[in-house]
Amino acid sequence: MNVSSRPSPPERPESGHKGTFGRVLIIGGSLGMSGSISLAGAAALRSGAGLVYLGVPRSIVGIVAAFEPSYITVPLPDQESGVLSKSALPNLMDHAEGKDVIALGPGLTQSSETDEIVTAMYQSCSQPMVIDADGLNALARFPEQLSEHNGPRVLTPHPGEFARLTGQSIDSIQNDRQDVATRFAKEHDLTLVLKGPATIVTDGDQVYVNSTGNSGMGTGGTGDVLTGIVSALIGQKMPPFSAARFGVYLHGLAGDLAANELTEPALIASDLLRFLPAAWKQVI
Ligand code: NPW
Ligand code: AMP
Ligand code: MG
Repeated sequence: MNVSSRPSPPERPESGHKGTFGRVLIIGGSLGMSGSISLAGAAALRSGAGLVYLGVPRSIVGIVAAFEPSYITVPLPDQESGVLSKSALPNLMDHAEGKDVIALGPGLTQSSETDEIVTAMYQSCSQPMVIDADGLNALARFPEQLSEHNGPRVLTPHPGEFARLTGQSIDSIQNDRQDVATRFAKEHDLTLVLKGPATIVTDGDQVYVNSTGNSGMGTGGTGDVLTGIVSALIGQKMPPFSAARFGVYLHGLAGDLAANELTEPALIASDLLRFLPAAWKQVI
């Protein structure tokens, strides 16, 4: 069923407080890719989240914390390379308790130890999870486990990541975007956001094709911003499909407002953070 109405924002009760608006845990980052999780965290804050916790390798916690004082940072054991160590897993499971949503993947990089973290959390956490970037790359190595999850899951691949997840070529995906996305979501009982111009959001039954966004957004870090937005919306109790649909719309709208002011070539991912407030103004 194609859904074409303009997506609606979450409710924001007047008496709400930071507990009401969601505790969001985002896990990722590595030495050299501290920007991705910093962007995701700031986007979650600019999308209405009550509390944003960033679980990052100990070696980058200072850099991440300096990006935005409103974060709560959770330093985790890391490998010598500055990538999360598998010994972080018990700690992460403890931190996951009491969170309304968990996002996993921005800047995590790829290693056998991060694969263990991703697959264990994907399978066992009962909270909604948003999986992006290297979280998706980890899942792609164990495709037989994609349906083995214990809670709502939103996967946000770009076509390259979706090719890894499905084993199909990027061309065959791009030629049949709506169908491959819908079949994948249905088969694995999850919400899929297949990014790119005209991003597709589907839960295997409903399908939304997004109309906002522009080629200025083809620049590093814009996908990390989307992860933060969608996570914050789920933290505000939006059902996964509605959160993904509204999040994709809002993200593209921020991109359009930024490009209008700055031009498409000059747009960078952190501009989306600066234009998110103006995008919100248009939808609430
Ligand atoms: P190509 O290049 O055209 O052949 P990767 P990534 C393809 C972090 N980041 N349509 C592309 O194909 C992320 O969070 C950190 C078609 C290529 O094969 C991740 O953890 C930043 N094809 C990590 O970097 C800022 C498309 O996919 C491959 C496509 C790696 O993520 C940057 C490239 O993708 C980044 O977000 C499209 N629309 N889009 C930071 N500041 O810390 C991509 N492809 O190999 O998955 O690498 O997306 O850069
Ligand atoms: P990522 O590749 O993970 O950094 O995500 C890139 C983000 O920018 C996704 O949300 C894409 O939908 C968006 N994007 C990239 N290129 C375009 C484009 N040409 N038109 C619209 N959106 C785009
Ligand atoms: Mg990305």
